[in-house]
Amino acid sequence: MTPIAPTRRGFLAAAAVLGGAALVPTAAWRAPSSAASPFILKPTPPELFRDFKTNAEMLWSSVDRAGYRTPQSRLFVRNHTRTPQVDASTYALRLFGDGLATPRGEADALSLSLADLKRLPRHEHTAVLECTGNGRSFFTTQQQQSVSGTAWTLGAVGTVRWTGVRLRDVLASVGLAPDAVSIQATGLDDPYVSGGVDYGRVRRPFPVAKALDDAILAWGMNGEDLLPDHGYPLRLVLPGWVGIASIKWLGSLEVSRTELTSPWNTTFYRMTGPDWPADSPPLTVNPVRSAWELAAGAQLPARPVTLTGRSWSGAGRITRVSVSLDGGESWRPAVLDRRSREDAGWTRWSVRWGNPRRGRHELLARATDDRGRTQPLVAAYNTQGYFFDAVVRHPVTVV
Ligand SMILES: Nc1nc2c(c(=O)[nH]1)N[C@H]1C(S)=C(S)[C@@H](COP(=O)(O)O)O[C@H]1N2
Ligand SMILES: [Mo]
Repeated sequence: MTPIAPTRRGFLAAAAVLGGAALVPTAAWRAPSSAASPFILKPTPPELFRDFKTNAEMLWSSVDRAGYRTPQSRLFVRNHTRTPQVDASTYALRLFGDGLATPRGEADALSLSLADLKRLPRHEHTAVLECTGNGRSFFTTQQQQSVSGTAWTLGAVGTVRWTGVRLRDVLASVGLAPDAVSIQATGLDDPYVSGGVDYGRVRRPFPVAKALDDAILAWGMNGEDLLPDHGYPLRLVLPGWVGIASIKWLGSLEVSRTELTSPWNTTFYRMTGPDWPADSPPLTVNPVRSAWELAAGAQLPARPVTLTGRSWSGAGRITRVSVSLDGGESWRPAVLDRRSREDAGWTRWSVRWGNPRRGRHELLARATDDRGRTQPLVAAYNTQGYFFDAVVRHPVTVV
């Protein structure tokens, strides 16, 4: 089919591209009730995952050193409630709001099936997916600070290849108002209730500028359909941004001429606490972080060894990784594997440890990206424990 230029086009153009049937308004789609089902559907065995009930983190000790991407079966899961089972055959993405070229209310939203979306040019892109709170537990264990939220170590991250369509192609085909500024993405999972407050369905607004830049509506990961836990049949992906921006089980997009808000950009996923202003902005681009492909407290034999790890940034490429094998006294450059890097995925690196002496050691890795952003030695304290980007002190024992 003819590729659609990423311009703001009218509603009639959409009918030609997507087929008249797709544009019939539908009643609100309702997610099936899932009260008795488990929080996560895929297996999360203890040799691969650390289990946090609704969430599960990938163990860095289980990462396949030879593989670049994270297999979907190994990717961390972060659910506010539980994984819903959505029927792809009746699934429809609803589009409404006064930011469409032809404004529409929620009750008469446009409705796009997966088949409609698959008629648009297919787009593939490798990117890091990472939770805003990745590394949160180190606020406590490394900085003696108390924070709320899931006590992830560094496994709430992965690099995957997305398959889908560019959101800008979808918007061009349905027609975007020239003064649209904000898009609210809402999931089909159960409403999120916490501390007696019902926050409604998981949803978060993002700027139209990001939508027209690199946002993806993805139905696939690493060449497979999405698993239910990762957003089947369709999720939003905002590459480089905090994980919460990539809404799973995408039910609707509200396109607006005014700034939209939700608890996920006003209450959660903002910096809060004594060091932050009351109007700190919603978090967007992920910081720079690094991890060793080792368990915390790993035992290593007392002979020369090549250690490996990965570093990533939401803003650009990793240009340098410095490592210390002696708790931060001396530093040396790690060897970056630049060849295996795909698109906006992470960078693999290695370092040779020629003479490991028996006893306890702390390994440190500190990366810098091509925007000159580097990892601090102390992460900025915030009460919800976001953006722990400081260099992590990784204990190992040589035996
Ligand atoms: N609908 C919906 N989308 C969501 C979430 C959710 O709970 N519901 N969690 C968000 C958060 S906080 C993260 S970090 C990522 C995690 O994606 P994954 O579970 O596929 O790894 O999904 C985001 N999208
Ligand atoms: Mo997250």
